[in-house]
Amino acid sequence: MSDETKVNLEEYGGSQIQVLEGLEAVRKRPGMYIGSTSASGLHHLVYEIVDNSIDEALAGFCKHITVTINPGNTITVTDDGRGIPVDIQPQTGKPALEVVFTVLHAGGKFGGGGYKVSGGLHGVGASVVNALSEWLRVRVHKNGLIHEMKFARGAITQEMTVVGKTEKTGTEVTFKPDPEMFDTLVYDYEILHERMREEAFLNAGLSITITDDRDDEKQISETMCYEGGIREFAVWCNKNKTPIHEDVIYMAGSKGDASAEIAVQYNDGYQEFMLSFANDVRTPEGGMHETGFKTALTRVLNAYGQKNGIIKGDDKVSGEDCREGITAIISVKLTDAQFEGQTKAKLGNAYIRTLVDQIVSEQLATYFEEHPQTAKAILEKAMMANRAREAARKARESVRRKTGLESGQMPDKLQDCNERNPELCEIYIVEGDSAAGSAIQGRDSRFQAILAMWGKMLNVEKARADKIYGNDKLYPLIVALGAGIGEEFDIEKLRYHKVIIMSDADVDGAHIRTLLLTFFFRYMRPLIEHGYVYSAVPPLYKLTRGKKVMVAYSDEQRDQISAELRGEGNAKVDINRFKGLGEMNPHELWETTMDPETRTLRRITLEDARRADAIFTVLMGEQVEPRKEWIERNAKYAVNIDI
Ligand code: TSJ
Repeated sequence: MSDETKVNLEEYGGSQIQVLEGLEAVRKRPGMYIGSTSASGLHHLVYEIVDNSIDEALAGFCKHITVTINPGNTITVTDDGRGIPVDIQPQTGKPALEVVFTVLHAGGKFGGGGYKVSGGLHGVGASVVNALSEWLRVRVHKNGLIHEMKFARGAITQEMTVVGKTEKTGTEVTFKPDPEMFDTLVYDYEILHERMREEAFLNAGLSITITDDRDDEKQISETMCYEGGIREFAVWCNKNKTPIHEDVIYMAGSKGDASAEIAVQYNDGYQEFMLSFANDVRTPEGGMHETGFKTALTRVLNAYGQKNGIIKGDDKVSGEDCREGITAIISVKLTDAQFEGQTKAKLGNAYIRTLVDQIVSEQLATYFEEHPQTAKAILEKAMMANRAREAARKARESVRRKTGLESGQMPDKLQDCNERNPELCEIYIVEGDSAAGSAIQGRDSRFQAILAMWGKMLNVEKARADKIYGNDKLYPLIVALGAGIGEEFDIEKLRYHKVIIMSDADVDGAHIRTLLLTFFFRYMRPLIEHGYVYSAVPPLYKLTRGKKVMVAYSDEQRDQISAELRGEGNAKVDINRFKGLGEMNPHELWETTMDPETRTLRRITLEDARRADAIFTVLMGEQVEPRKEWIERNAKYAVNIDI
């Protein structure tokens, strides 16, 4: 047993009382341990368990992991590893298995030697999942026997018991998230599927099966195993695009306990698509690994171009030029990952920048020497980007002069507010005439501005910056926000610190939200990174009993309020579904959706925006098959599309 584990055990003590106090802390403040108690936290429980199996795979003992959503939204995770140790610990007199599930932080670091790398956003492990489960059952196949143990809300309900014989080894955990702890209990197959696919890509050769067993008529199941690891990840990301070179450029190296691998393939589009990970956890805000990659990429491309006479004289291509149309996967593993930033989504370890920079500098230069055709294609693309950027800048200046952007003149579609301090100002982006009309009348014009948008927006998938500026749907939005777009975007000039998308709670509303988020993600990303973008949350139902009127924001709330209104006398309650924002009168809209005292706003995360961007690519891209596939796959959820 490692020293670290000993320290943990002494700290938390052996007594069951202290154990329960530890897990009680988790139940008191679940958000501290799993981020939130919404859908995101619910799914996080699965990742926490799976991380243990992935650690076993990284240690070289596990080949196959299964994740199953069972009827009733319980989850089963299995692996074919060595099985969690079941022997009695001398210090505690308890089976190691019990300690894993009852002592905070004992999870992956437990056992002989421990693992070098521990994944997981918070690295909290099995005991947290146990504390937040109405019940949990674990079965360990080890030493020819099946050992079983059961818990309820973290407390033992069945001590470790041998329940049978076995020939294999491995661990199986089934749990039911506690309704007392979570706002929602329904698992989303697509979210788990996406995450498991990512884990399979990031751990080459590991096989993961995900199954949805909830529908007794139709079982959904997929097994993912990628011998090529992140090389195949890059190809997969480009599947709806046209690559400009066939082979994926793959680079890898390590120093001490830290390692890094990078896969790159350019396509003929204009977007930059970088996905970075630290210990298999996404880092949407980037960090040192991304910085190291970007600097080295720009340096190698310029050096190669100048050396081979492709870039003339003192000319240079910029970092952004070098990343137009790039798909890059960066995965680093390290023992002391420091996550920084507002959402802990940025890697802070500076030595990783040096490591990645070194790997890319050496290996990319070598690759280019050996593959001059690929090097030429990439460089020519970067130089094209450079010229286009120059042309775009000129186009922008001419648009500015023509439309008085410089003079600060605001678009007709904007009803501005009186306040001028951006920190206090809000802008509602509203789709449709009637909804915008209600919003204009209902708002508090001291600090709330309304921008009306309608009609189909430009297909930003294929458009460059110069076209975006000329677009009559997006142009008023750009002018109203006041901060420009792309590399010229200047957050200091932003006129509102709350940018609120207010759209209907239906498919069309989701569509316009997808378009706007994609636009923000691609051209005003700092807006999202600063947490300035929100989604308004309009009510779904109106309930009336006599003169008393109430609204509900979800089906559960509708049923609850309806029961309250009906009361003992079983009075008649009218329930109407709001078909759209336009149906509400100005006062209703203010009370339910716009009044800061009573409204709900959902902050849009970078992950939300990235997801919108991915959906958008499929919906708007050139290729018809993936689009058809996506619509078919999501048809049954269409009403709930929410991003
Ligand atoms: F912890 C847990 F419940 F979340 C969990 C752990 C859940 C699942 C599905 C799997 C696992 C798990 C743990 N799979 N494999 C392991 N391996 C160990 O815990 C283990 C086995 C042997 C040794 C050893 O030194 O012999 C050490 C460890 C840590």
